[in-house]
Amino acid sequence: MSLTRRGLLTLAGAATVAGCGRLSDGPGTGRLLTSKVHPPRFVTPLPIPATARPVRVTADADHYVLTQRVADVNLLPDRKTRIWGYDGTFPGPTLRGRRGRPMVVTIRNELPVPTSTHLHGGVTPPDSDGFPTDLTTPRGYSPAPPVQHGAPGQVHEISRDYHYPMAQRAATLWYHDHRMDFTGPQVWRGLLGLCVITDPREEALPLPRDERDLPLVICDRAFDEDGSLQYPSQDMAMHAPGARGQFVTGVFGDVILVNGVAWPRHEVSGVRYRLRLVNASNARRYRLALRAGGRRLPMIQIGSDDGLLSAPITHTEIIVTPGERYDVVVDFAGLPIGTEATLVNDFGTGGTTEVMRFAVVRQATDDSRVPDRLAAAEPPLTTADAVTERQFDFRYDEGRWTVNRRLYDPAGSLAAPRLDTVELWRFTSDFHHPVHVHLAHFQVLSRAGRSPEPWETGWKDTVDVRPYETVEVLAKFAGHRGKYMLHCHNLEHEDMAMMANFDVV
Ligand SMILES: [Cu+2]
Repeated sequence: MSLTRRGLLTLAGAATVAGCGRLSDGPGTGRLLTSKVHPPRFVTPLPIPATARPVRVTADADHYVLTQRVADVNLLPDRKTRIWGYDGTFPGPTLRGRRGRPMVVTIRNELPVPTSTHLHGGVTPPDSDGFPTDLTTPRGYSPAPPVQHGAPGQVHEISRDYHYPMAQRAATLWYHDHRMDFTGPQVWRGLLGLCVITDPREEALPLPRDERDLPLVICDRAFDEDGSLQYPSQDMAMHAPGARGQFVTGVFGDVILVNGVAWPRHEVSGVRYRLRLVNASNARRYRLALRAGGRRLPMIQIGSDDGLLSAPITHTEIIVTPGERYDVVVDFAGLPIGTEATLVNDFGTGGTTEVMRFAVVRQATDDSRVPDRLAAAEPPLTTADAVTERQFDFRYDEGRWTVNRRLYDPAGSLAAPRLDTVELWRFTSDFHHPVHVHLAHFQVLSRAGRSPEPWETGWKDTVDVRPYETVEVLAKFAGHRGKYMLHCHNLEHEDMAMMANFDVV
């Protein structure tokens, strides 16, 4: 299918959305859906997703059951929204694991559509990784899902178990739907949740904990007047006839949700808080800062996608692309009671320039601090560690989003890294593409021939690749052999074939 001239112009427009500073800065590649409701800001209290409780604890593992179902919930304060959620909530319950203690999660599908669940950041065996054609279908689902091109694909009816060894660093992971061609609409409807892993080293650190350790799952959505979620194609993939076109670049909403409510407010004490920032948006990038009384409060970064940093780094802003997580500590000490601090988004326009608000309502004692050393000392990877180099080019080609000029082939494979080796992977692009690698955690080596952004140190699994930029990462393939994938985490690009497999051998 070829692009029309108009389509090309739309694409070009989307890639150069005006931001501050560099041409490539802005909310990323996408097009805005406009809501027909205008929810009030900074009124709804911030909810904290419930913690999942194990249904069974055995010698080998903690067993959980999450049921994907339809529910009517309050994403907006004054009307119900029909969602698809794990246990009927948005976000789903938080899985809390400990390093080295395996978790078995049974996902029951009571939705009208097939699903596949991926633990993003998980070092997971391949048959539990949420491969896009590994589907769990509703009871009696018809037609049977097609097995494409002889692709690997397990099909389970009603439910299946995912095995998560948890043999990895303390980190904030998230789980979400990964169904072939339909990830965008299914995550948009609410199929996402957190998985927080701890380990003894992290638990021994004097960081803020309990109610001062706040997960903040940030995503944008758009609503109709009756509170229902808008999406360009309700049940069809983005490439279904008629659904393409304007939204080929990605879907932006104009309402910002944090932990599943629009623009919340959270009352805090004048002490330190740990904020686990998670960008669960389909396409939107954020440049986040915490503003109070005309100045920006420092955000002390303690972790990246897949674990704690070796030492904290202080920032006044952080760019977060879809799929990324940043773990920061902020300190409300010294702010008078009554102070309001707003988490702002410099890449937004209109309502999306603000995310949520903290209100300092009381003083309290604070026995937390951010120590100078966080994770165990570990020398950073260097190019000398890499046994080979590979390039993955993320590009719009012949009307589809491609990797190395190829559409996704579930049976194909673009690389075969060896287990327990490090490779230098070079990502290039024509638009904004948040690139996510399954299984392998990586360190960002360079961006456009220069140092990466100051917040891009540490172990990561998702990296912001900007238009006409080259990003080099050193990826470590560890844990399991088998078929995995890398893909663009702009979910509309992903659904339009911007994915590729690799085999760890
Ligand atoms: Cu993309």
